[in-house]
Amino acid sequence: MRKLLSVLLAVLIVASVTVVSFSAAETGTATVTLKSVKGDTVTKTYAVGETFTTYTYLNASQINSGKIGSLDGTQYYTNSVLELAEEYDPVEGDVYDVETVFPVTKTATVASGHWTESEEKPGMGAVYYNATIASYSGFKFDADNKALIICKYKVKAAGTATVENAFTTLACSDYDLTRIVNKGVIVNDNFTSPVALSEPATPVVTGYTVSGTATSYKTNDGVNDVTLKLTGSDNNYTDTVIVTASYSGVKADTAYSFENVPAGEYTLSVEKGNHVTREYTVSVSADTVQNVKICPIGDADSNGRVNSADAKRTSQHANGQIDLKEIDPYQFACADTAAPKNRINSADAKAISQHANAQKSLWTVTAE
Ligand SMILES: [Ca+2]
Ligand SMILES: [Ca+2]
Repeated sequence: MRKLLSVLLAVLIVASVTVVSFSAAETGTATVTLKSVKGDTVTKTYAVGETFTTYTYLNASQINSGKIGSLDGTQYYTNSVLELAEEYDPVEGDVYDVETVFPVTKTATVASGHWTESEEKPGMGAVYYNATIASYSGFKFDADNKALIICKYKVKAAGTATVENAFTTLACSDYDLTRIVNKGVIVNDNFTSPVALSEPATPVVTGYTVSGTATSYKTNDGVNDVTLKLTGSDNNYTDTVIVTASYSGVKADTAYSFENVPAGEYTLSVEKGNHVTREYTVSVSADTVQNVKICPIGDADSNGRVNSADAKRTSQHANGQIDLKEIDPYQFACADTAAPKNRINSADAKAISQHANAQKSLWTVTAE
């Protein structure tokens, strides 16, 4: 009798193991669409059991230099298909790593976020996020680190799912607190919010790299910053990169780089103290190398030095012997050192000559 009982128990144990094994073998796929604040979408398919990460990026760099004063929003997800993969406390609702949700680049007071079931959208889960800062200094999203919200999901069943972002408010930190998004309505359209789904988490490419060497020259001590500004002609993109010139003799070849530049046409302006600002037209449809060169004020032959040869060349233009504008409009601009502007006469040649003879410097910037 005891032997029969133990056989029965063994059968029961085997049966229960079989049930667990059957459950684990569930298969299928989920088609997941992530929607940005502005309605852009990206769709990917995942197997049941897989995890993936959603990135919602914020590029507010065109508004108040990227400084944000407050934001408040929700990420909804189809909870019959998806569940949050990270551990969280549904009662306390605290996000464990708030820096992951708000990777702000400036010290900021970040308010609580919490994960819960959505009351606003039955059948959807929700991740709430909000942050405010009492002072007007705000916190800043820069071009390299502008992910607003990062969430990891797990596919728990086959089907179709959406993950969508809804901002309630997004406000600049200037004194007017001009709102970009107000009560769910995008008031100022001048920012972007690209979206991406990935697994495993990989850097998200929302554009291309524009990079190269910026050549400039030594003028006065402490004048080392080269400012490069890239501005879209057919989009709202704008970004500024400042690099510090490192000299080899009087010349500095300094690497620069813009990341995540959308395809399009751009103006790249290059500035440095005591140099003549120069603009380049850059067309971006892939990673692009654009080397640039700027010269000091008075350098009429683009060799980085201002001496008697530049005065002579400028004088030759003034006398009608050569046409600098035809040779190189930038050399014309470098030679055009004295009033009136956009015209070269003996006054320009004289100013360069005085600089070359150390009588009166054309380079008035002494430090930045
Ligand atoms: Ca020269
Ligand atoms: Ca002039």
